[in-house]
Amino acid sequence: MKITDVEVLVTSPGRNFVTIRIRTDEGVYGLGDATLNGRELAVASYLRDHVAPCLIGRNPFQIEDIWQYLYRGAYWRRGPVTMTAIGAVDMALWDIKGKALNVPVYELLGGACRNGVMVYGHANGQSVGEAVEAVGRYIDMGYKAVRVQAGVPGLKATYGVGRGDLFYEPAGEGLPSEDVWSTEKYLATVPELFARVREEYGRDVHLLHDAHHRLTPIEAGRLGRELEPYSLFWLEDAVPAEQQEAFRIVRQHTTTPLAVGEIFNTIHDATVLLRENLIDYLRMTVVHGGGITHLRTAAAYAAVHQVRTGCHGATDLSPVTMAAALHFDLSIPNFGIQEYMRHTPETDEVFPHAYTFSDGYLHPGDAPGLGVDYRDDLAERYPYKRAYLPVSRLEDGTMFNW
Ligand code: EZ4
Ligand code: CO
Repeated sequence: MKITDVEVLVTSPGRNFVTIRIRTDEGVYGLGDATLNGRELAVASYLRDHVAPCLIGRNPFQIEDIWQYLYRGAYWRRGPVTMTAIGAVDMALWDIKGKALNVPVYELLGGACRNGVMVYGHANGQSVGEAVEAVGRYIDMGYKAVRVQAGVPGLKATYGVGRGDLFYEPAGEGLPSEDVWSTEKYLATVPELFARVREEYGRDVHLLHDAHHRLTPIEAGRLGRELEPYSLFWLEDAVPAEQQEAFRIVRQHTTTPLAVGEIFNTIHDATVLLRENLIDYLRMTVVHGGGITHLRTAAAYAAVHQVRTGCHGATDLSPVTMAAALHFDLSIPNFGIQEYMRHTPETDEVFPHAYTFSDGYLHPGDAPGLGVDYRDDLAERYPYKRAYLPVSRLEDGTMFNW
């Protein structure tokens, strides 16, 4: 089998997605997600202008060799653009192999280790009361785990707090909006939020919270300690993720489990965290972490240190990534949990998929390959729209962490 064509497809059914479609001389094709929120066209160009020409004529079954060719063969290694592009190619090759051999990808990865993939949903509210109510709606839908975020009194907008119930989308059309952030105001509200949620729903549901890389190590230590009575499943992205050593301080001050890694691109971003047992969950995911091939390396390294996975799964990761993550989650021994933010109906129509949700668990389905398709006829209706995540400034105007 030979690769004959590599297409880079851009569509915006509610938000922007970049998809790679690799075609072969035997008619089988594979799909990969190449979406990098707010930098979509950089990855599209990397693939179209620099990667696609090198793939034509190669054997798509040589997944590992092609991964090594794209990673080791580039002088400029790593980084989100490069690794997202490699991740997209890798996903498409696993999809091709599964379809050609007529098996779902999880079978190629060693087979299922569990019956389904436990997911967590996003309960948001502008106020604590609204957030508490939203948690109830997720429990009613069958979720076993819920991430809870509430608006901060005195701040106009709070990142991570959407307005819609199921389809929250953090990127906004046009140029980046500028929000105001106050760590003091934020820290004053979070413990009360979780006290109220536990009071209302008891201790059976897993609760998660995302600090979005906004805290200093000592602030994160304090928040983790104040949340200990509410037994969180995890506190996510407590401090900026490039500061691996900062987690030593957070760890000294709290037993609240810690998760980080949705913006990591390779295992090299996490080696200190894992070796020193500074985290409990590694959030790297297929699209931004170099594909299924590299994520297996990362998960194996994590398993050695008793760290479990918790793959990123927000709306800016397309259904192709969601499917790839589910095949991966089902097949590894140290799976922890999977994030699941639902896509809009428009997105689901452009990317028909075999994965299904039932009683708090997702299953990738048993269609050959990844089990996702791409409807060109529908995708063409939604041209690319410039969009960015917001940026943040402190109350005095100082630029802060995005
Ligand atoms: O901010 O996916 O855990 N989920 C998150 C997401 C991320 C966006 C960034 O592109 O933090 O909402
Ligand atoms: Co996050």
